[in-house]
This record gives sequence, structure tokens and C-alpha cells, in this order.
Amino acid sequence: EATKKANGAPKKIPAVANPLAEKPLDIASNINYHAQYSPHFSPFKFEPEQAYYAAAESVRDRLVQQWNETYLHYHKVDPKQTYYLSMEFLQGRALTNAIGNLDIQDAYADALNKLGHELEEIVEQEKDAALGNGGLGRLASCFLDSMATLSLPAWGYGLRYRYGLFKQRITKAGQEETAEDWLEKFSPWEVVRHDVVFPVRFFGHVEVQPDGSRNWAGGEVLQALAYDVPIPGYKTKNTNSLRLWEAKAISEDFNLFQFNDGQYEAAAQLHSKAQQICDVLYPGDATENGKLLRLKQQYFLCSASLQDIIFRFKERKDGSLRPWSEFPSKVAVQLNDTHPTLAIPELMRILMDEEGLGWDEAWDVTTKTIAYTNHTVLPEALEKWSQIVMSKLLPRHMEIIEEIDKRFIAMIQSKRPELESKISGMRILDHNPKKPVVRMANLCVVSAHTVNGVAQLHSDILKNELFADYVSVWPTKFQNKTNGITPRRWLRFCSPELSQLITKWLKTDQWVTNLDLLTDLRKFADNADLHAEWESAKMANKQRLARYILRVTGVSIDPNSLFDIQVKRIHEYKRQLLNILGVVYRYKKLKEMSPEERKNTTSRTIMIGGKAFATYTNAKRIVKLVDDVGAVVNSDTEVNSYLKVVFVPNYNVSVAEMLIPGSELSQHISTAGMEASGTSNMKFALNGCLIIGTLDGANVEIREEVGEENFFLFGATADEVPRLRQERENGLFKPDARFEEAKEFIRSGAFGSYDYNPLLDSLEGNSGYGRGDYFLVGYDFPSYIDAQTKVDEAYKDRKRWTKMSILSTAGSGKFSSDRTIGQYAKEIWNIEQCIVP
Ligand code: GPQ
Repeated sequence: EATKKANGAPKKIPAVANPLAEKPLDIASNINYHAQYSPHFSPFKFEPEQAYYAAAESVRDRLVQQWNETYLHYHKVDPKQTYYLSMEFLQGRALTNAIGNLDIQDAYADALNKLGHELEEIVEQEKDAALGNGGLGRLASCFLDSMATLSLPAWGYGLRYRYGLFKQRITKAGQEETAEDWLEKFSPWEVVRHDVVFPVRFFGHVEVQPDGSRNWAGGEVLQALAYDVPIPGYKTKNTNSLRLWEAKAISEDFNLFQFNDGQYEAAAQLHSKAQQICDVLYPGDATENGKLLRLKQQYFLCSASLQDIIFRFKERKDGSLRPWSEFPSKVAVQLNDTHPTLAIPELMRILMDEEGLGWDEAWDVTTKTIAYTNHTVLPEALEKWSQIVMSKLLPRHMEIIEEIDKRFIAMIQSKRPELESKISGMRILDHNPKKPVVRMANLCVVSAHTVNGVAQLHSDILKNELFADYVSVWPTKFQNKTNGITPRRWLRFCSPELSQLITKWLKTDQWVTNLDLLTDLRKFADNADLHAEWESAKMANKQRLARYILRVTGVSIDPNSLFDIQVKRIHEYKRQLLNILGVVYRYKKLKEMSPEERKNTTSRTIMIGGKAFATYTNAKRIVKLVDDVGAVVNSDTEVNSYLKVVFVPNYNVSVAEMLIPGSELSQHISTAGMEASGTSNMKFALNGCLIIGTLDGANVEIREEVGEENFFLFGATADEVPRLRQERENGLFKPDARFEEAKEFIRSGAFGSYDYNPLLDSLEGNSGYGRGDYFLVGYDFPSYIDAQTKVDEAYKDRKRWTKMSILSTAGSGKFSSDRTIGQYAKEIWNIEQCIVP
């Protein structure tokens, strides 16, 4: 029987299936049922892994019940629904989140105990679903959580990648990537819908019918098969769906004749081609990737999702035909950056070629349905697709895009002739003879009813710079929706200690769904009892983190030192290099001090983590530098009780859930104007962690909310950056001596023989490719070091630091994704709650 010998004698528990069991003993028997009757493993094994799968399946049963009820309720009420299209969802683990949202964590912990297991160990068995790269994908997942929690009728649509974001290992050579096989065994959280299948075409040609209508034919046709993942809301019955598409060949396309003839590969050609589409997540984060396969993936997502959305629109009214003009009052489609832009021409194509609408009618429906979120102003991340590639892969869509472009130009010429000189920059097609391209952001701006940025500063930059020319044409099209994070995963579940004491002091746990209530903590910001409890909760989290770091890196860190963390994708604009140069400077100064002087310094543990895009050479060099500096510093017995440096390997959602609660200072130090928002900054602040940062992205608003005295600010502002770059180009920049000293120390070989010159050279010179310090590390270095000195001083004063920490949490209410999603619902989607009774 499915019981184990751990911690004493587990009870013998019968296997009884009752998906809605409330009592630990009944839950235990339900888990036991799964261990026995949906075994997946050889019988009589009930190690943590088996216990995880059995527990997850028992939780899923419970979810399925309310999931079906949700589906039926939406079907009956037929409310307007939102469809969130995203190439990335960074879901992480689901078990803790599911039992937390269902509010049954204690019962599950007890049940597992009765079976001889510890919940904490069981949840660790789950592999992260890493179907995303970073901020953009995790935002999509936080949004799903908030949509369900707010009981909003909404769906997520994405792709079911076979391999998620790569696993990172750190070796002597630096970062190594290996495939992340998240489906190696299977995922208990997905349900395949064999009845939800749509054809998706590639290549082929356009046929013109005698009546002049056009029709796409020929080429290859694949099938999109739906896999659904349940998205439970917190303390609501509403359980929404994340629908992930998998590509399959149509079975008739399997060439039996060739197969019987022994031509196995040829026979299965279409099958393997189909498989490729969902094989891997493109590991790019804000970098262009002009691969045909990526375009296929994007179209596959858009086509399958729109067919599904249209099917539902038709199905919901007893089969009777409803006018297409009603479509925008039932459907809101949100494009998560430009990656799903093809939804625009695809909707136009379906409406015109399959449903017989005229251009004007189809355009009216499309533009009222689709909204677009921009997540970056980095030029290399603004997607541009070759017109030649697009014409081959999607000939009908290319025609439609050309027509949109043509009509846009005609509209400007007739209504806004004064903009004539701007047209070449505003139009969708760029006919540059070297490489004619389709500018996806322009297609979105022209076609969407609303365009939004993801933090106030970013949205201002969109209006004043990137999309400035369009603002006078459509003054009300542009909005801001400052990003947010789900307080369930990012506080309630990842830091139970801090959560409990917040609930105790606020005398309510309503803050979990009404995060603004945290402001009430301000009343107790000087209370000595709260300080003591706050410090001990933080200490518990730091100790847990220290044990984790020891386990994964072998480095022992001191929980009494200041825990200073920077975790995010490695990118030059995010300036991990500024961080590590600061560390090098700190190390050098410590070496120069007398033992007495050292005793007056603040001990720090600096942790840096994040993945570098596999072919991004400078990012990989930064990873290597951090690791090398760590090796030298950590083994230097003269100073290593004052400074430790750790590269945290394989940063992902689960690692974040460990790091963030244990942090005291975190670094959000991008060159001003370059980070659209940042979202980990919000997670850290919510967990009582202070921020050292620039006036960039959402930092600006976080500082406003927590108070400027609780934020360590440094660096140039966004409006100064162009002038500073120009001055540098003119040879007017004089580097600070401390900056020169830090670079020189690395060049001297203090951290080993690896050649760091190419990396450091990017910080030299006045201009040029990979030179001229485009990200202003040198300019910001002195003010960064000064801000770090202020951090050291502040940390020496326990009372002051704890107060600042409490005020950080207290000021984080605005950054709940519930607030963000509430604003999208009201100001962009025009949808309302649809509560499942
Ligand atoms: N972001 Cl365009 C990504 O993570 N990937 C992308 O491809 C693009 C943007 C990030 C952006 O860099 C962060 O500043 C944002 O906080 C995040 O999107 C969510 O909006």
C-alpha cells in the first residue's frame, strides 16, 4: 500500500476517492487512491516523487469540479470575455499555489503527514513550468492569477513548449545550458482536450474567386490540439483556463505507403515538422530572433486561438447566427507585446475570407477587439519580419497587411497632410531595398484600439518618443497600466512567517486580496514589538535562504550579514556589470583596511543570479566574472567574514520564491529609460526589502509609494541620458578614479586568468560598436558607490533599517496585479466580474 516509513509510523489509510474531501484523513485516502489507481510508477513505491504526483492529482480532481462549473457558468451568462494572447507564461510550480488558493494547505500538510511525508519536501518535487524567459512571461502568469481571483471571465492562450527555458549550470567555463525537460515524466496540471482541434495552414497561395473574393489554399496544414491548465483564483470558485496549443500532423498525412516501403523518415516527415513547432521556447529576452520557426510559432498561436474564440462566440447563442458587430462586445483580445501581432491579419482573414464580411466591416470588428501592450523600447527588441519570408509563409496575411498599410497612408494624406514627412516612419511596411520588413509594433499601433505601456515613465516615453507621431492622430489611444505582481505567490505563500505577522497586526487577512490595506502597517512603523517580530520573520527567511545557498553552491553565508540580491536576466542594460564592479571596489577597499577598520564596516553577502541568452557573449562574460570574483573573495580569509559573493545558479520562479523573502537590499540599477517596468522590484519591496535603484521603470512609482527616504536612489535620469551619450561622444567624459581603480584591479588578473578585456573594453572609448559605454556604467559609478555607502550606514542602525523595511511593505499595495488587472478590465477590456455561484 501507498505508505512510507518516514518520521515514525505512517497510518494505514484506505484508498477512497472523494475529490472534495475536507478532512485530512479523507484527503489522505484520496491521495492514496491516486497512488494506487492512477499509479504512473511501479506499485508499492511511495517516495516523495510518487507522493507529489498523487497529491497533485488529488488537488486537480478538486479543481476540475469548480473548473467545469466555471465553464458552464460563463457559457450560461455569456459575458464579455478577455483573451490574453502570449508567447510566454512563466507559471513556475502549481501545487503550493493551488492548495493556497483553495485555502486547504493545512489539511494537505496534515494529510501528507499521515502518509509519512512533509508538505515542504513534497512541493519541491515539482518541476517549474518555465514556458517563458523573464518579466514578460511572469507578468502573464501573475495576470492569470489576478483575473481568476477577481472572478473575471478570461482565458490565457499560449503554446505548450516541449522544452521550456534552458537549465543553467555554472562550470569553470561559465554558463552552460541544458534542455529543461519539464514534461520528462508528465505534468499533472494539464488536461488534453481531444475534442478541441483546429487546422492551421502554412505556405500555399491565394486563390481569387470569380466574385473577386480571395481565399488561401494549398501549402501545409497542421492541427492545433488544446491542453488546458486550470487557473484557480484565491478564495473564489472561479477557475479559469490557460489553453496551450500543441502542433500535430493530420494522421492521414502519415504516409503508410512510404512507411510500408521502408522509407520511415520520409513517411513521418510532416509529423516531425509539426513537432518542431512546439519543441522549444525561444530563449530570447528582448532580442530579435529572425527565425522562420519563430514566425511559425507566432502564427500557430494566433490562428488556433482566434478560431477557438470565434467558435465560442458562435456556440454561445444556441446556434442562431449573431451579427458580427456584436463580436467586440463579447470578445477582448490583448496582445502581450508584438509577438502575437498576427492575430490582427488573421482575424481580418477569417472575417473576410471565411465569414464573408467586407473590408470595412471586418476592420471595424478587428480594431474594436484588439488591444496591444508594449513592453520595451529597446530598438533590437522591436520585431521586424522580412516581407519575403512573410509572403512565403503567410501569403494572404501579407496581402492584408499591405492593404492596412495602404489605407493608413491614404488616411494620413487626406486627414493629416501636415504629417506627410512622418509617413515613412509611421507606416507598417519598410521598403528598405536591402531588407524590406514588416514593422510589427507599427501594425499594432495602427490596428489596436488601445496601446499601453507598463509603467508611468515607460508610457510617457512611448507617447513622447517611440510612438509620438501617432499621438496627434489618435490622442486617446495611448494609456498606462503600471505592472503588478500577485500577492498570493509573492508574499502570502512564499513568506508564511511575514504573512502571519502582517495578518496579526492588521487584525485581518483581507490584505491578500486588497493589498492597499498594507498602508495600515505605517501606524506601527516604530512599534518595538512589531520590530522584534519583523526582524525574527526576516531572520527565519534569511536562514532558510542560507541553507539553500549552501546546498546549491557549497558556499556558507552568514545570516547576520546584509543580504543584497540582484536577480533578473543578464543584460548589459540591466547593468549587473555595475554591481560587480562595485563589489570589486568594495573588496579592494576591504583589503586595504586594517583589521580594526574592517570591524566598522557592514558585512555583506551579495547574490547575483540570472540567465544569459546562449549567444549573448558579453552577458556570459558577466556571469563568469561574478563567479570568478566570488571564488577569490569567498576564500580570502582576511576579508570573507565581511564580504561574500555568490552567483546563484539556474534562477527561476521557484528560486525567486526562496531568494526574495530572504533579501534585505535588492538592486534595480538599469540605465534610466531602458527598463520598461521591472516586476521583481515590486516583489522585493513587498517583502520588506529596500531598493537601491535608478529612476527607471516602475522604480519611480515604488519610490513615490514607499517614500524617498526609504529608497537608495542614484544615477542619471532618463531625460539626461541622450545628452550624456552625446557629451561622451564629444570626448567630454572624465571617469571617476574609483571606477578606473575597479576596472584596473580586474585587468591586473586579481580574479584569475580569464580574458576580461573585451568586456571591460565595452566601457572604454567614446563611441563605436561594443564600446563607448552605451549604458553609462562609468557615469553612474560614483553615485552608485555613494548610495552603497548610505546603505552600509543605514544598516548599522537596526531600528532605522527595520522601520524602512516595514515602510517598504506598507507602501507596496499599489503593485498588486489585482489593481493592474482591475484597470485593464475597466479601462481597456470593458469586462465585468462573473462570479460562479
Ligand atoms: N520584457 Cl519586450 C521581457 O521580459 N521580454 C520581452 O521580450 C520584452 C519585455 C520585460 C521588460 O524588460 C520589463 O521591464 C517588464 O517589467 C516586463 O517585460 C513586463 O512588462
